[in-house]
Amino acid sequence: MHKSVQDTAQKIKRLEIRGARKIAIAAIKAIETSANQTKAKSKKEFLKELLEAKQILFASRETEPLMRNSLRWIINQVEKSEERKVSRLTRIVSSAAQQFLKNLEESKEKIAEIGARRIRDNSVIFTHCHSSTVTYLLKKAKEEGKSFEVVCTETRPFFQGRITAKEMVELGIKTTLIVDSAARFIMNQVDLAIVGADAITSEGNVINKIGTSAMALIAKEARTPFYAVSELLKFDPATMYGDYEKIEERSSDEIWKNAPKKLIIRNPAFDVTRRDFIHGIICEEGIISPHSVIEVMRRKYQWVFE
Ligand code: RI2
Repeated sequence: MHKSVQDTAQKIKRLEIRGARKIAIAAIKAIETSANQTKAKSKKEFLKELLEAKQILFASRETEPLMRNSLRWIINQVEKSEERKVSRLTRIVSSAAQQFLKNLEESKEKIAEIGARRIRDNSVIFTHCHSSTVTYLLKKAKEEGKSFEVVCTETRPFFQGRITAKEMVELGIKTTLIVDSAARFIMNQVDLAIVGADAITSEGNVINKIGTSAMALIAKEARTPFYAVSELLKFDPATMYGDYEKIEERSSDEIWKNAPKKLIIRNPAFDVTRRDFIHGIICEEGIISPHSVIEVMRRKYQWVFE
């Protein structure tokens, strides 16, 4: 298998590349690079290589439907093409990859534009973990001249909340960092909670960094509106046919390296926030009710179901 695919899969596994968008973008680029350097002699061989690359990348992290949808769509452009010449098929992969990346960029812009309108002047925004989609939205609101504060959690065990905090401070936004367990304490003092998403299920539930569902519960009790910010392509079509979205469980070393031998440590990376706790999903089609996800997906991305 081509080095770009192996390297990227390793980096994703080790969290050197993280965040659903960045993971999808890296996987798209890796598959494009490997296609460009193929030694395949026939369409059959070329497709075999692409499918192997896809499997390696899929296995790098389990809860990544945006990556899966991206690679499926790109490979499908090759599968359905009448073209047989490998050099031409390579070009199909490149142009599909570029088109997909462009769409992702456009979605990000639209989400930020729509979401920034929800940020009121002089408000306090709560967020958990680091979502590049959320931080871009906040950047946009700041650029529009809105004045607001941000509260972010540390996000154990990997402290991705510090990345958010650093970015916010660099943008000149007044920012407060709390430990994850201070969420209940602080929730009454914020106006709005916004989190990212790793996956959306057919029922409109949102899967995001571990702790998100507890924060949504707390937000509901505190009557703080709770929004998820996500490209629609984080939707996992397999959930519609009965599959559960797999929740990645990571190494216990990330929590405690030299823990007592008999101690059981569990390290789930994500949890499921039920749709009833989510005011809306801020996506490229607008702010939608989690209940209408399937309907919007069918209208905008029918190919996901095929
Ligand atoms: P963007 C992250 O997971 C967080 O859960 C974050 O909310 C989500 O990806 C989406 O991030 P991890 O990869 O796609 O850090 O919005 O485990 O950047």
